[in-house]
Amino acid sequence: MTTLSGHVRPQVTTGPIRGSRKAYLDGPGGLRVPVRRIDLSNGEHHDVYDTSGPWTDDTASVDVRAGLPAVRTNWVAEREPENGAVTQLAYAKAGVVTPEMRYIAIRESCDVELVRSEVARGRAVIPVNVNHPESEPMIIGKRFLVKINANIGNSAVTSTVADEVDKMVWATRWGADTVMDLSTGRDIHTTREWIIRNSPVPIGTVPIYQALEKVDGDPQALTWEIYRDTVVEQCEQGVDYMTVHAGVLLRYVPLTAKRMTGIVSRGGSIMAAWCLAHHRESFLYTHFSELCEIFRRYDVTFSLGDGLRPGSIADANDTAQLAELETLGELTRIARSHDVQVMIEGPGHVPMDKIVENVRLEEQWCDEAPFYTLGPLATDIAPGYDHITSAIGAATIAQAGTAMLCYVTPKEHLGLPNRDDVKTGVITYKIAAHAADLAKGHPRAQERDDALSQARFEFRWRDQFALSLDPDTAQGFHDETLPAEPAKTAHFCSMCGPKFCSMKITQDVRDYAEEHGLTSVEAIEAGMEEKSGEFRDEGGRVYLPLSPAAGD
Ligand code: IRN
Ligand code: FE2
Repeated sequence: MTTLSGHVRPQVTTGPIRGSRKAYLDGPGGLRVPVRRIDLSNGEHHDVYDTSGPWTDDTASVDVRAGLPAVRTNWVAEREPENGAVTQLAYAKAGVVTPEMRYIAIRESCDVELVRSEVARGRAVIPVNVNHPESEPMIIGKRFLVKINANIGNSAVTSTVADEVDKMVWATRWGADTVMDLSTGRDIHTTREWIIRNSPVPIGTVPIYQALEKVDGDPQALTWEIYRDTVVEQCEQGVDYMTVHAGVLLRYVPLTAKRMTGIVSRGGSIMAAWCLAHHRESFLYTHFSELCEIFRRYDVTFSLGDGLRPGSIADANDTAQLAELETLGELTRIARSHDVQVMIEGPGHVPMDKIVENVRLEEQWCDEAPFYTLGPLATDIAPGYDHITSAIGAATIAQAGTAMLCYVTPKEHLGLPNRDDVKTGVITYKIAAHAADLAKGHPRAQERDDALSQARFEFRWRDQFALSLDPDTAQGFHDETLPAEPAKTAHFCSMCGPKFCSMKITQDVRDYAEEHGLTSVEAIEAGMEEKSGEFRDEGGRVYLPLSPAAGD
């Protein structure tokens, strides 16, 4: 590993998330699958999916300079290539169940045959480069939990290598299932090395960004050879999936001319510029089979880029976008014929009524390859709140079958996200993904909602905080008005106060019922009967005269 230069002091967040601790589920063949265990005050515990790796394990000594322990080294070393390929797709097609698949089945609490068969038919991918043994296997596919990706490293002008490692650790702490390193600038190779060595989740990149750096930012100067060498360099380092904008064809570029916002994809605009400058077909398209041959040696997964995605509501589902999508379908079939795993990137900015069509066309044209979308933003009018405009679209598109959601932070369209923005983006996207899991009827999704609601109803405040996506903020808000310790078991909060708490009143009704041997409905009726008796006894008047004490 390249050494982390002396002036950089790694400051990475470690330790468990408030109210929980790392635990491991044992599986066959010595598998240890991490979960975040939330111990509840009623003696029960609740395990949640854990993306954070050893960084939240209080017993593990994690050191940025050493990198994470390599959990997969033996699995990779012990197996023979299948048909010349080392990809999960090749193994799945041959009926081989890999340790990665068994690990995932435990993680997702599903049958391992579901994992294998979904990978075999290309409806799910397991992004795991053989050179990233530190990663904890995960799956992206519509039959599994909806995943989220966090982007870091956008044009790192000010940030250091350690800052970027910390952003990755920070994003996975809050639930990012994959992280894309979009770093540009001088230290790009070193930054990526440190991120990969310390990452428990798959790392994605967009190699055209680094290739462009190599030609000093001039798209015309790009060549297939420079691009290919960049890809090999990143494959060697252990990048698990790569965005390749191979569907931006020369003849599609004019289709964007009348658009409201033209081409908004960075990679898409680089390729469009190259095609126009040379008046030739994109080298990503013409050399696509060679790229597949490289990917299959490392098991790198394609994330076929949406270089022509709409950048505004006005451009949603237009000819340029859909023409590219059809080409991505053609490329999907080529990649699969090389036993290379594929997912398809999607928009962008799309109004809610046009969202489902995106999923249907993607499934139809790209043979159900996992869809991976950027939001989409359901409206353009809220810069500063685009994590929300896009989470609305993200929840909708995930419910319709999108497998992974690329987060959008509050800084979208405005500036570079900082640590707080990264967390806000991740939590916001966890909400969208989980809402979709519930709507799709994922067998275990509701367990957490039920546990939290039960805690809320029983005024187990600490359990409620611990079960929430962001325990720090939940507890912080509660502390703002009721900081004292007794308030953490009080049967009310400061929102309605002690007298008007609906949950307290419901519980009183239940207690009354139990005391009088009634059902809740009977208790309410009995209580009403009692009250109406009092009303009649008072003379049946709606307005009673003021008591002498109340007036003069
Ligand atoms: C995801 C879906 N559509 C686009 N994305 C992400 O956008 C992609 O995964 C990568 O992180 C980034 C690439 O942006 P450009 O180069 O297409 O703008
Ligand atoms: Fe945008």
